Amino acid sequence: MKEIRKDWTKTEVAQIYHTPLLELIFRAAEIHKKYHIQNEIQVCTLLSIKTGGCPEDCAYCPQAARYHTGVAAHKLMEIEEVLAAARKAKEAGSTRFCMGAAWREVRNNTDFEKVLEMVKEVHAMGMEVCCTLGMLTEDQARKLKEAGLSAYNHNLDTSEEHYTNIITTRTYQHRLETLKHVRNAGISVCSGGIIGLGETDEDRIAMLHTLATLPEHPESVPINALVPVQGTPLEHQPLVDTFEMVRMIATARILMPKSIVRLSAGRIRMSIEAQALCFMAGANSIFAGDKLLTTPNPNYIDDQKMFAILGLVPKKPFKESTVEKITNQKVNEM
Ligand code: SAM
Ligand code: DTB
Ligand code: SF4
Repeated sequence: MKEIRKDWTKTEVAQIYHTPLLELIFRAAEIHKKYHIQNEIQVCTLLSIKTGGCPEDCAYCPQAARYHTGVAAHKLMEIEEVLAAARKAKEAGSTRFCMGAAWREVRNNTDFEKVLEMVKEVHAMGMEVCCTLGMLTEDQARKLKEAGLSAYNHNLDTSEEHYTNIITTRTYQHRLETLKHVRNAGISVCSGGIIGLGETDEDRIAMLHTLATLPEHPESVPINALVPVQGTPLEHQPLVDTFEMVRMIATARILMPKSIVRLSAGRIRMSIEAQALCFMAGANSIFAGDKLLTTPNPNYIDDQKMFAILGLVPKKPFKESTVEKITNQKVNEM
């Protein structure tokens, strides 16, 4: 059966999602092994280059100005400060540096010029560079590409149906538009979502269906567990169960075999055993460093320990994709 498909039906996605858990993990692990180098994990570092004060109303977000979360707003960081953080991340073994800004959208101003400079300089250090800056026009996407941007993160977050319960200041269509601009500029697409937002299984299935039926699968798919933050409307949401993360990761892996699936927010509350199950189910990327954007993440020492116990190795930057490598190998062997 053809495995790289962009014509999944919602019923097929639901069938995969509802497979008994161990069978689901087994199927996902088989696909993972076929398309990726086992034990290899992409290690990314996040930096919030512009924090808080965001005009949007995303119900999960500690950086929305309208909620009182205790996150201190900070204007765009200076270029040198950002480069120092990137150098530190590289020394700690990260190969992708992701810069996040609490903006609704990018504006054509001096701040954007500074971000372009940051992208150029981090790229020159030999790291893959990723940004998440909110909505982009096609022209802005092209400028980021010219500066050396490898990937742009822009999450769908949840299903189109549940979206209006979570965010009212923009639409699902806005999100899809930006993804199109990123794709058209030749930048890798990083798009996924969050679970634990009060969504149903149908919402999770619908979100995965949307991602897996885009004109091209996103090159990376972050799966976040909600980090409930005091002061946000979702502060009292029950914590996401590990097995639900595993189910999301395994379904994403089966639907989008070549994509990198990132075990993103939520690792801080997971044991090594729980994370091992996520890697088994097809996750092959993490955010490293003791802070995500504003909330805590496992520290360097704990992650080093986990890599040693599980025999994981960090993926090199700019390496040709595993899929191409495997295909080339097979062609050469013929
Ligand atoms: N402002 C830009 C935007 O919304 O696209 C970029 C930064 S925004 C903080 C990036 C992503 O972080 C969101 O799309 C969401 O998926 C994730 N995120 C934010 N707060 C979170 C939370 N409390 N728990 C889990 N993920 C969160
Ligand atoms: C993604 O999917 N998760 C990251 C990154 N992309 C930008 C963000 C997680 C943010 C968690 C809340 C915080 O630390 O503020
Ligand atoms: Fe702003 Fe992004 Fe947070 Fe929404 S998720 S409030 S757009 S920073």
